[in-house]
Amino acid sequence: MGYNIISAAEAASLIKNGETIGLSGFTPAGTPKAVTPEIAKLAEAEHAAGRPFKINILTGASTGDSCDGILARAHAIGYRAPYTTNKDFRKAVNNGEIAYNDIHLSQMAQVVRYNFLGRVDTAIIEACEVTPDGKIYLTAAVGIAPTVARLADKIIVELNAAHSKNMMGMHDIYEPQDPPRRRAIDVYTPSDRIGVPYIQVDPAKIVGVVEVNLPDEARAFTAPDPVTDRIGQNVADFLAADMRAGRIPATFLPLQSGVGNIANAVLGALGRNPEIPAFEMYTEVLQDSVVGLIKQGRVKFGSTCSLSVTNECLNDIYDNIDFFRDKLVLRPSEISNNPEIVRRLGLITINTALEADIYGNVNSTHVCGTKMMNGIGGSGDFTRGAYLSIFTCPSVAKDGKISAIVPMVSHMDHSEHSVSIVVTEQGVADLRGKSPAERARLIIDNCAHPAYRDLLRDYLRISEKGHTSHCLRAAFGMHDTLLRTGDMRATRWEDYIKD
Ligand code: 0RQ
Repeated sequence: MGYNIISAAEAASLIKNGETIGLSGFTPAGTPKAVTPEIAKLAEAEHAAGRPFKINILTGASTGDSCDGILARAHAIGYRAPYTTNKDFRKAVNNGEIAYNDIHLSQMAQVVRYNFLGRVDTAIIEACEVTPDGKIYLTAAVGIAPTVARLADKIIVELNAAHSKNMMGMHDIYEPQDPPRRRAIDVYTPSDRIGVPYIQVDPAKIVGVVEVNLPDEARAFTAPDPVTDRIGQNVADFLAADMRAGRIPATFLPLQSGVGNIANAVLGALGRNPEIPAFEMYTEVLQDSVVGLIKQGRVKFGSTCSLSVTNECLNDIYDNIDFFRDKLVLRPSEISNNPEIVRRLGLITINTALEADIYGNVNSTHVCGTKMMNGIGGSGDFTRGAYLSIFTCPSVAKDGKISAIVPMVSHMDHSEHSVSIVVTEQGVADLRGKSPAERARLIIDNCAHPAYRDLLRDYLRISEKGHTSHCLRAAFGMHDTLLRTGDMRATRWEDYIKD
């Protein structure tokens, strides 16, 4: 191979206080796992000696505990972008310790290239193979790896034997030119390939190869429950009806779906629906449910940034690579989530809301407007350009104490102008072509939990009439009541409108 084989601790010692590291991966899939815990140990030793030690992290999306979790607990992160799902990291963001930039995932590579985030000192890239002439073959995800590998001064490769070399050839690596020289991105169907299957770097930049055998820190999802099942069924029934009505072509359209239990249930329901033909996916993450649907012939092709699947599922793909080779492609997040392609392909996008308001504005990120949950992820990349943008969520959270349908969202990620359909286990609000007053009626009647419908109707009664009726003194009354009493059901509008 011709590279220095070094230990993870030796690799970590190359990273100094205040430096920026760029990581491969997207979700725990494809993220390096050996060097970051050693950086955390280094940070703890430096802190114990009374010296500062924090690094900045640029990556594709969330990572595993061996990155965000371990480094957050070691107080070793100064700045990080984008998306995360780690509880300890979230705590450090919400107490102000970590500066967190929640940026659209499709934009991450280009803002690094535009030099908006400063230089990348070291790229740490998980690979299944690296050749003497500097070709790096990635593992279960791509993220921003091509960009950070090209821009970084130094590259550390984590050569991970837990990932099969069968992955070679599954990636399609393409980096657009920057304006004013950018050309159209030539993806016209989800299976189009426009790049090469490896990242080409200057081999002289590879300062060390760390040989590891560490499986991905995959999350297991809980089995669908009656609520997520009902949401999945509502989405599938809605799409089947829209196809019957001729609004979705009989060949169907490619689908994007977020991560999590609801996404898994939705895809399961779509796969089971006999009216919906086998479809393609153009998405950022593929979960176990999609791999199952590919095997059943219900999903014809999956374009993704990440195989965010359980290790059992990943090994099944590796073992049956000849079957999957012409049914999957892994792309950089800049391409998997690219709004140009999203609008061209006419995607049906399905993402998750924490809360939606009665007019269809969606909050996917902030609990009660202040506390970061995870981040916007790719939901904004896909929603704005979608053929049909769907948001799903249970109508209530925390045993009914929180209504997901509120008068005004406490933080807005997706505006009413971009949201086509809201779905809860209660039903579907089809907002296409509707005025704000019509939307409010549909969302309250079809999506709000029965325990909150009258409260929301009463809010409209106390609102000042306008194109979008609101009572500004009461708009956050349900959130305020939650914070004061622990239960939105205790909201009394008279508390907010009395002088
Ligand atoms: O709390 O964890 O304490 O039980 O939020 O909610 O219903 O389990 O759903 O796991 O799918 O997460 C939006 C956060 C939903 C996620 C969000 C509480 C609830 C529970 C989780 P517990 P659920 P999920 C894909 C594309 C980003 C946008 C997106 C997400 C916890 O899907 O981060 O789709 N999306 N990106 O009790 C307070 C509310 C609440 C609430 C739910 N209104 N107020 N708490 N909860 N609603 C990602 C990528 O791009 C990679």
